Amino acid sequence: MALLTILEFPDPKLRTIAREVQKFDHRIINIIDDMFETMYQAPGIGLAATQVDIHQRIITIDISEDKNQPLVLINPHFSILDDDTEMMQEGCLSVPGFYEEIERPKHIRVLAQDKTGKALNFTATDLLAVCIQHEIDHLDGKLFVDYLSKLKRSRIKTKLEKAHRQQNLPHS
Ligand code: GNR
Ligand code: NI
Repeated sequence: MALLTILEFPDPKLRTIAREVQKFDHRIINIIDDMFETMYQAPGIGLAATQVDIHQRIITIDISEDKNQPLVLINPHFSILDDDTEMMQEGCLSVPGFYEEIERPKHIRVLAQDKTGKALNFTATDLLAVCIQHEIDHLDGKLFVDYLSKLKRSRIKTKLEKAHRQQNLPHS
């Protein structure tokens, strides 16, 4: 097991489109284990492989209070079930310190594979639906800041770039 480094906006690597998983082998299990360790440590309720610079279509999620309901989705897809939407304050481990209201479909159907390659098919609502959409966006190189105004996005970009510069400065 290993903790992975989480890429931060505006790192261009976050714009990579992840490839489908074809072989469900020990290497995929290893990536999943490292992603859960990284997600729980962060802490976050979801993590997409893209965020840890692994460009394969793998997401880990755990929205439970007690952090004991891990969910892995490989090659995930969703369809929107109705016109209902929900506003939710979203954050992202790749955009640390910024939280904004985003509107998304409230009811979705999810098709994916589990870590053995077995098909999954279920409906999701509310926080789980939001989280799955947020993570699938990452696999497509998209971030929640892309839904904000250009002005808000550019302010966030400037602030994070400044924070990254200060992190890279030598300490006295
Ligand atoms: O930890 C996270 N919380 C969260 C809250 C509202 C909507 C989406 C999320 S996902 C985020 C972790 C993350 O960045 N996943 O990509
Ligand atoms: Ni995120």
